[in-house]
Amino acid sequence: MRNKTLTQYLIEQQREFNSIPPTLRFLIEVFACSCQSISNIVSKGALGGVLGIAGSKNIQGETQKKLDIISNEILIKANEWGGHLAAIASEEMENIFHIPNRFPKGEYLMMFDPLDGSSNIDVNISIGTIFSVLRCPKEVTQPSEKDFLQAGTEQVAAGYAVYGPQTDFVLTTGHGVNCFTLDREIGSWVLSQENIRIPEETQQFAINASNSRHWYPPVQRYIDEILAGQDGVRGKNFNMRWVGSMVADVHRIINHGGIFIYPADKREPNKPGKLRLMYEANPISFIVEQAGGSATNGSQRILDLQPIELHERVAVFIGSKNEVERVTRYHIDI
Ligand code: AHM
Ligand code: MG
Repeated sequence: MRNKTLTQYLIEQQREFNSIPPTLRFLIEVFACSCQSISNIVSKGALGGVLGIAGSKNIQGETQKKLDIISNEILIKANEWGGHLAAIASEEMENIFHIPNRFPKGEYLMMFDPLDGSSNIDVNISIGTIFSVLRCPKEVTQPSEKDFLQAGTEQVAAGYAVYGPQTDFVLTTGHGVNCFTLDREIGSWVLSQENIRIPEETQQFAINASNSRHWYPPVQRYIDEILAGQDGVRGKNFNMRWVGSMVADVHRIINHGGIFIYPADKREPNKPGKLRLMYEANPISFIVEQAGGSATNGSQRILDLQPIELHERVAVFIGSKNEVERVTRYHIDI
């Protein structure tokens, strides 16, 4: 017998635990469907004429790739009409997107990073899409940026698609983490991993080591101890992986354990790291915690942070509990 599809899974969750209201189920299905469209385009690569830069920059000043923009448009078009959203925010758009008046408005706010790991697009390395869902405050009819500035603990759903050798869709609605694999023959997401748990102990780490000369002492100490291997204070050898796409690195970690780090560093003291709180750190932290892992910015739980602005950045230490707790302690001890 075939494993259950995403639709079956969502309906069963609703029946059994009353945990996914119909509007949220619809939202998740529509979003997952738009990831299928992105997956199709990504897989065409040069043949689809979608590689290369678009010639524009986003709000962060980063050069946009054609696929950043195409993916953003796919997600907007697929998610604006259903009547379940009040507004959308995207890593690739400076301002929030208001649902056009010709469509009904709904109770949720959606945020996404349309194409995570942009630097890997043209070289056929895994990339992904990340999303996060919040409730629109009840009294609000025309949401503004401040309505999005809710702590990560308020997320009602989060997930990502990873476009790799397989296309996977990883989802949490606050009741564990499940993975669905795209079955292209039947055009459906099929449950491939249930109740994913991140091992607490790990011997794998992920960090862009080319920045090591810029690191602050707690990160330097933590990585030095890891690199010392079994002869050092850790008494064991570690292995390193760095894909350069957070979704791919996190996907490995939720399966095999590990710690993913993108710290703040001395290059730009006013910028706390590279990754974005609303589009990357919050949804990934929600997933990682739901899978039994931890996520901090070095001193605080990421999900507890009160966002100050839509596009703000944050340092991230995410993954296997014992390692995240250790490196967080190093920040506090100093
Ligand atoms: P993006 O959303 O513009 O692709 O940027 C985020 C990506 C992450 O996926 C990845 O972990 C990181 O940037 C890689 O950064 P670096 O190029 O410094 O290694
Ligand atoms: Mg990203």
